Amino acid sequence: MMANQPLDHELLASVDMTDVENLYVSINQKGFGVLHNVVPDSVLMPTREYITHELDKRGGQYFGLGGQDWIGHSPLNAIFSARGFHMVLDGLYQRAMHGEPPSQRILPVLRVLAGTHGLRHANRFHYDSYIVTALVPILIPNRPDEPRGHLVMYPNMRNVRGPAAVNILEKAVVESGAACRLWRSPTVQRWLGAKPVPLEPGNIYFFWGMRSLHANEACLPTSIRSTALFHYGDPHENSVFKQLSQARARASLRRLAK
Ligand SMILES: O=C(O)CCC(=O)C(=O)O
Ligand SMILES: [Fe+2]
Repeated sequence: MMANQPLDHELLASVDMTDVENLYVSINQKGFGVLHNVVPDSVLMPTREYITHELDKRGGQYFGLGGQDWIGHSPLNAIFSARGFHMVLDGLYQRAMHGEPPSQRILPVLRVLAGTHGLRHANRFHYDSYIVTALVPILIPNRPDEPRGHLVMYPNMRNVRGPAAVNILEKAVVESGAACRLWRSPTVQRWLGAKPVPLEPGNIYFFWGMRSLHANEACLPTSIRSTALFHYGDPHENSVFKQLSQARARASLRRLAK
């Protein structure tokens, strides 16, 4: 992929099926694949301005935006609505699952880790509820003497083509408090081959969010770490177990916000 494209020209206009194939191989082999230098400053700069403005209003503490409403007003819409971006997400899903996703919707999320509340969101190992996760780093701490808040993953830990109930139960066990203490232990990380993924703004990182247990490392409460996540393809969309799982995730977020 080439250097930053100007915005009058659609983002990811030049990705093709060869890029999708390369990403697919890389995700399977090392846990993640990268498109380099595809998010221009014309997207990053106004998003950063928006973030610092919002943080001022919120006392400098963590916030997250999810759902379909915020993205339309955001400069990140240039990624969300790019045909090339859809093509990559859908191409990866279809290769992995040998079929179409139940819905072609992309779920966009903006995460802004800052302040002491931001720290609570570090090292929360989880599986995503969607097959393909695209991560767009917006602001990554980069002073030489500070932790950068790497993404850490246990690549491709499980398979997800079995029954929904088994998958969702497994997710609940693996994300329990006791299990989470294990996942964040450096010894366990070494044994099981957990991988730190340093993030560079400008790139887009793809991985199997539903198969790879992952979290972000802590950064300083005085720094800002922001990522946009785009989730695609939930094969269990219509399962009743899914609703229970989502209720559990919401309750856990409410506890963190207290
Ligand atoms: O911000 C990150 O590095 C990862 C966030 C994540 O995994 C998620 O929101 O599902
Ligand atoms: Fe995630």
